[in-house]
Amino acid sequence: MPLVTTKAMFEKSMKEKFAIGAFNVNNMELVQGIVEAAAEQNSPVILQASSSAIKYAGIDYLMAMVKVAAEEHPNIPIAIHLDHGPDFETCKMCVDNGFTSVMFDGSKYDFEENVRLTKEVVDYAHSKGVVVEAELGKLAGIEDDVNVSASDAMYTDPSQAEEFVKRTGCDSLAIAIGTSHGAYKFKGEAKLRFDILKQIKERIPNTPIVLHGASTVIPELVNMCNQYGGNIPGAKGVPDEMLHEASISGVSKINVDTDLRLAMTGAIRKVFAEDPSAFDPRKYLKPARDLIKETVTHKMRDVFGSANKA
Ligand code: TD3
Ligand code: ZN
Repeated sequence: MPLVTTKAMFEKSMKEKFAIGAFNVNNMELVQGIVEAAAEQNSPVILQASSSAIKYAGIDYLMAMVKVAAEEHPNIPIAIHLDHGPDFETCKMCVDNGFTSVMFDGSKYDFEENVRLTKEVVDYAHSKGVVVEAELGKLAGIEDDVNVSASDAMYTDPSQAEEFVKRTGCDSLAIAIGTSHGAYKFKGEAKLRFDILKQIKERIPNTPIVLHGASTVIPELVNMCNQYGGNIPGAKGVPDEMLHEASISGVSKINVDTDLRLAMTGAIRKVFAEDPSAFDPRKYLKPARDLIKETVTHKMRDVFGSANKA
């Protein structure tokens, strides 16, 4: 199957109440580990790259790898998506280079500016058959939870979400309900505002919802990093049960980067700790690729419910 947009997979996800994993890639082992898991699970999958990942790998290398992945796995839908596009030019570059989906992240602008800039990207992308994810609301940082009214102001406002989607024509919407990027999402108990998600779904039932900052920060992977010489104390993510609830409550796309970084790092650290004489890259990159595959398999099969939904 050639690379596809997210349109059909999102429609199925909303109808059948499951979420599709969107996994960040910047090298061959990540691409291979993720698509092998998706193919085995017969799951749709979104590969995504940020602008810094594109700079790291080079857009031609990245697209070439992703195209080979799609050719090798013709039975599952694979989309290639720009994560957190910062401006029109970056979004345009990705559209022009064969990305099937782009995110324009205007969440740092005020509402009107976010609408205006998002609409520009939507108009261009749609003219080329590419879909657009937009963002409204600000992802929380752990320090933002101190003051309830201040953190309340950062969550996505459901009535604004309705107006935003109407005015921009965006295809999917990333919302803020308490998640945040990275390995330190919560100080105490993990808490997501499912009440806000519900209100948003009531206002825009046909718009696929996206959850950023949604890694579990899998304790076994954190322990693996720490056991073999790492130093990542007190890391905490979104528990699998909450991600499962999100998946059956109208969230169509769940972004995962931190868990992949932990898997890759943990596996490599383990090889080096157990065999200081290792210096063949295949000796540490194969276990890393295997653990990426295992991690993605777990999410598709046990958490997001996307297995057998290709
Ligand atoms: O957009 N992304 C990936 C890039 C963020 C840097 O980690 C996400 O929403 C993934 O968030 P998470 O929870 O994996 O950090
Ligand atoms: Zn994100």
